[in-house]
Amino acid sequence: AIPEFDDLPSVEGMPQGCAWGIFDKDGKKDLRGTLNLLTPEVIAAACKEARDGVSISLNWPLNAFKFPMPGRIDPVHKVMKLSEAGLSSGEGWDDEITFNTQKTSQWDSLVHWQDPKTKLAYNGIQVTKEALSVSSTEENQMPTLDHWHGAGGLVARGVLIDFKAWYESKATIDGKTGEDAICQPFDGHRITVSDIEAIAKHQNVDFQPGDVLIIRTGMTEVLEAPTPADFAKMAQMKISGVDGTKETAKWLWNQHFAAVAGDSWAFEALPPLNEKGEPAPLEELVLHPWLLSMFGMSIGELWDLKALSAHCKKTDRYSFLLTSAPLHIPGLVGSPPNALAIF
Ligand code: UVW
Repeated sequence: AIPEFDDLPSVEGMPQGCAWGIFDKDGKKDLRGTLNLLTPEVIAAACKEARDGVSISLNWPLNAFKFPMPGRIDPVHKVMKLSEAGLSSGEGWDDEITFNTQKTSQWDSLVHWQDPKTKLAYNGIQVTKEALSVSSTEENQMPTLDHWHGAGGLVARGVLIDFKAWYESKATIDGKTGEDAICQPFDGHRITVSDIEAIAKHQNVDFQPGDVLIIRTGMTEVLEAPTPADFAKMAQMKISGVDGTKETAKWLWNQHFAAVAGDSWAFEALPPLNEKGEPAPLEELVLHPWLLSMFGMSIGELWDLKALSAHCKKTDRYSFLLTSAPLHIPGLVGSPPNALAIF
């Protein structure tokens, strides 16, 4: 059994709750983190969720983010006739894609964000550009997404926590109307553990070890067609998401989630708050270092959860089989998840 947060063996120089070494095997440093919780038994149980024959894609189009994000280029999709590519004089097409993996639905691998104090990634690994620039997964010693393929990708039970739907139904009951009754994902809602537990109860769903927790704020829905008022809110960088505290991190570990994901920009609420509860710069994100570097728990962001939410509401069922296979590129830091929810 995996130790609880407070019982994790201490790691020299790191705070209590650092899970480095927990999944190491045969003297080898683990590179897949909490995906190790996806044992054949857990996967077989997850597969039982697929009983209605309905599959829903959770992938936002690669070009859905329609405005600039500093440092992250827009995707370029170039199509060409086979003859133009010099391949053949026959009829047919090829295409080429250039994109930043953080600008659409994505997984953050365990190297995406390091522990700010030691500058080390998951399992105490020192990440370098050279070490990420490998030509095969076999030689890749970095905990990146290509290692998922050796274990058959991600197959797990997914649980949707529909914060937006819950917030709006509560607002209606409280007699709120108009803007006040809408969950605006750029209003900086900080989703607490008690909120998550209350929503799970409201949706009549439980959590099981190896689950992937998926949280909806409604963000991709707003990003698809932002109004001037949305842009004004966005400029303030008050992004709804999970409340980034050590207590939240502890709870996420103790649920034994295999991974977490959501439709929000950063999964955790922005701006991060410092220990005094004051807004802090981005470098002080709380859940990114706890989840990615301390626990080895991948984070999914900007997933498209609108159709999933509608289906869960219609069927009153919030758990499903989740499959995901990132791109298979040695040293891959982030990737579209190619995620499907299957009922
Ligand atoms: C942020 O941009 C805050 O997070 P990420 O780099 O994971 O997208």
